[in-house]
Amino acid sequence: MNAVRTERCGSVTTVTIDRPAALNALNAEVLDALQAAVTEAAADPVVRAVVLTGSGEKAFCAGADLKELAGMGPDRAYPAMRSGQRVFRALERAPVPIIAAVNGIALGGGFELVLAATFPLLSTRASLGLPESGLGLIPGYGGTQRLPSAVGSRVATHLMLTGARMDAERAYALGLAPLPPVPPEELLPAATGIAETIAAQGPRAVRAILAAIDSGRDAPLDTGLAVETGLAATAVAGAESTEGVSAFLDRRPARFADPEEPR
Ligand code: CO8
Repeated sequence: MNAVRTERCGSVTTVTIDRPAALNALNAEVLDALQAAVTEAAADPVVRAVVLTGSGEKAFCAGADLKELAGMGPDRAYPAMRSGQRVFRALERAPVPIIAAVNGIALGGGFELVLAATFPLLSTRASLGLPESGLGLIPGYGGTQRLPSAVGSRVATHLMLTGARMDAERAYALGLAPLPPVPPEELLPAATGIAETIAAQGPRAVRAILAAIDSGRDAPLDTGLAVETGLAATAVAGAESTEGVSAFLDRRPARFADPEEPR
C-alpha cells in the first residue's frame, strides 16, 4: 500500500498521507512520496491547486516517525534532517497552492507541515503543537523559523518551550488559518471548494503571486518590490490578463487557458 495517495478531480489534486495506524507519521517513504506527489501536481498543467490531508479521523500527521528516529546516530540524523527540510521547503515554494486540510492531530513535523503549506483549513477536531522539547528534540522541519513568522516570537517560543497543544479555535485566533474551523464532515468539501475557487483564477497570476510571496519572504522590501514589479509587468503584458480584463469589460466569466508549458 502506498504511504501517500493522490487523486485528481478536474483541476484539483488531493494528496492524502495514508498511514492511519501510525497517525500518518512522517517516515522516509512518506516524505519522498509527498515530494513526488507535489512535484507531479506542479508539473501537470491541468492541476491548479492541491489539497493535502491525512487519512483516518484522528490525525492529520503526528510528526516525524519516532520509531524511525529512535537510535539514529549523527551520521544518519543530519542527512535525514536536511532531506526532510528540503521536502518541506519544496512544498512551501511549490508553484501550485497547497491547502492543508487539517483533519485532526498535527504535532511536531505534522504542525510544521501545516506551516509549510500555502495555508491551512482546520477541522474543529484539529489539535496542533510542537512537543519536541519534551522528547529532548527540537522542531527540525522548519518550526523554529516558520512559527515565529506566523504568530510572533513570544507566542512561538512559549509553544515550543512548553510543548503546549492548541485547539483549532486558538490556532485560528492566532492567525494560523485564514478562516474559522469547520466541522469535520465539512472539511474536505470546504478545502476543495477553496481550491476550486483558486483554480478559477488566472493560473499564471496565481503562480506569480506565490512566487512574489516566496521571493519576498525574508528579503528586504525593495528586493521584494523589484520582484513584484517584474512579475506584475509580465502579467499586465500577458494573454491571461487580456482575457481577464476583456471578460470583466464584456461582463462575462473569464476563461483562462491551462498553461502550455510544464512549470
Ligand atoms: N511516530 C511513529 N509512530 C507514531 C507516532 C509518531 N510520531 N505518533 C503515533 N504513533 C503510533 C503509535 O506508536 C501507535 O502505534 P502502535 O499502535 O503500533 O503502538 C499509533 O500511532 C497510535 O498512537 P497512540 O496509541 O499513541 O494514540 P493515542 O491516541 O494514545 O495518542 C498522540 C495520540 C497524542 C498523537 C500520541 O500518539 C503521540 O503523542 N504521538 C507522538 C507525537 C509527537 O511527539 N510528535 C512529534 C514527533 S518529533 C518531530 O516531529 C520532530 C520533527 C523534526 C525532527 C526530524 C529528525 C529526522
